[in-house]
Amino acid sequence: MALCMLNRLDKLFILTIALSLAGCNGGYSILDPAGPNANAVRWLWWGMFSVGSLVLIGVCALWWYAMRKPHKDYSPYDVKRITNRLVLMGGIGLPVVCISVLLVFGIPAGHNMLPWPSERTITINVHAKQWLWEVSYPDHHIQLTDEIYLPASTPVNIEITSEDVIHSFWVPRLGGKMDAIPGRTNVLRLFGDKPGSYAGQCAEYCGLAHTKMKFVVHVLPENEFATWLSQQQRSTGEANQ
Ligand SMILES: [Cu+2]
Repeated sequence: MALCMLNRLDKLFILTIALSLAGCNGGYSILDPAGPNANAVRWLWWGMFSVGSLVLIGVCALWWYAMRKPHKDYSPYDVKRITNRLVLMGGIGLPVVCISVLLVFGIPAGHNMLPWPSERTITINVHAKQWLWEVSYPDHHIQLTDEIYLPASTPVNIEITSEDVIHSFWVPRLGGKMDAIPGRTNVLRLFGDKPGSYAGQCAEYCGLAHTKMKFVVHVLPENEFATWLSQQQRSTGEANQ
């Protein structure tokens, strides 16, 4: 009944808000982080969204003001003065402010995702190829495909390589993206503090089956991860006998 009383514009507005909020959750949402690195990305996103919205509102307000302003004949001197002011403020001042704010928040967020020395760090090798992810634990002789197991609350260095073309390793709820480049090893720091399973996806178009190049990251409580490691090592040992 209440919905019937709304006009078309109101319904469209409610639908837009509902769809926007629906996009905030789910397996690939950077707005639903499960670790500190992804959390930094989330705040960076909100910061960029807020500044972008302010700029959009400012530009629309200027446009609205210009449309409604009564017509006035300006002297050539005034035209030049106003044009110069717009170029200086809108073309130089505004981009410098926006880029500076972005760097102030973006550099620390990116820095958190770089590997740093830590006694508790675990290293996992991830090798991308059309169209799957080969995962290996170099210290434990474990190999997997399209799934990764991590201990919770422990920094993990993912060493990323590629067999063929450029791919991109991305687990939106755990951290940022990192390219997988043939002939090169890139390292991404992942840190999950909530146990669970998180969706990952190749984020660089890499051929016909690119969209199917998915994987899952399982973050286990530390004791369960230790149990999983020993089980895997045992079954690898049995298979080699
Ligand atoms: Cu790919």
